Amino acid sequence: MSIAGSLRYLSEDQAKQYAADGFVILRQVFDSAEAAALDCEANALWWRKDLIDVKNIRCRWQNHVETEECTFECFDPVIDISPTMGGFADDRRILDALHDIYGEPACLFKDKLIFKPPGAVGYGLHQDYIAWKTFPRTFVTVLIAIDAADADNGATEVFPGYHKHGSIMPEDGMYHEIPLDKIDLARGVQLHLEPGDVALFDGFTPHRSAPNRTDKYRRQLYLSYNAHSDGGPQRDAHYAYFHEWLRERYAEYGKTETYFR
Ligand SMILES: O=C(O)CCC(=O)C(=O)O
Repeated sequence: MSIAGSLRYLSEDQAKQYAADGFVILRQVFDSAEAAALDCEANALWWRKDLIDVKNIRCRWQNHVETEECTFECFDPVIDISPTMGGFADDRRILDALHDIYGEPACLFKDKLIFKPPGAVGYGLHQDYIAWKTFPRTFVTVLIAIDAADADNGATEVFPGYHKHGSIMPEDGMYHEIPLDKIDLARGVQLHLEPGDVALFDGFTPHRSAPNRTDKYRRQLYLSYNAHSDGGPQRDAHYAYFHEWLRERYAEYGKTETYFR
């Protein structure tokens, strides 16, 4: 990845920070009307009870941190059921910020809406890059805050600088959590965000999140991209491969009656 000579959206400092740290926060990219539209759409999606089913591989689940009850927490993908969310994935400000990082156009690779409802346990330490044969090494995630995120509701925490060194865990095509002793945990930066704020982080940036210990959701739209020269548009191919991979993982636990809707 290279920083473009003339920047379209990022300031010089933001571009430098991204290159050095593997993440950057952009405040108030979206105004209050746009943030309200996201909030309204996320509310409507929460009520898509026709889709929320343990057999539907669009849905992800987490245990409640105290009761251990299995709780719906994410739609992956989301733009195919929400043109509104799709509009944010195509937004010029987002695409220009990505162009500044890549020095070339970005292609949407993956999209998910994490609701993080009250009690959801959060995510262990990991890098998003997973060594599937076509997974792009230029993977960058754009996180759009729908709700404010802080330490209480399990803000995402990133670990700066590690993105320069590639995969920490074996590149064997499996998802791996990173043992905590492989990272200097004191370097962690929690992404404390307000609605309309955006954070970008690299596919090799280790990150994690704590449980949501409040009584409200902490919703974030995660849009992930690749540089055009790194495989071109490949979202459909990604989801075809991902669904096959997920079905295999579920089958290992005896869960064979899955579907995608
Ligand atoms: O939203 C969160 O709490 C963290 C999500 C995350 O780490 C991921 O989707 O890779």
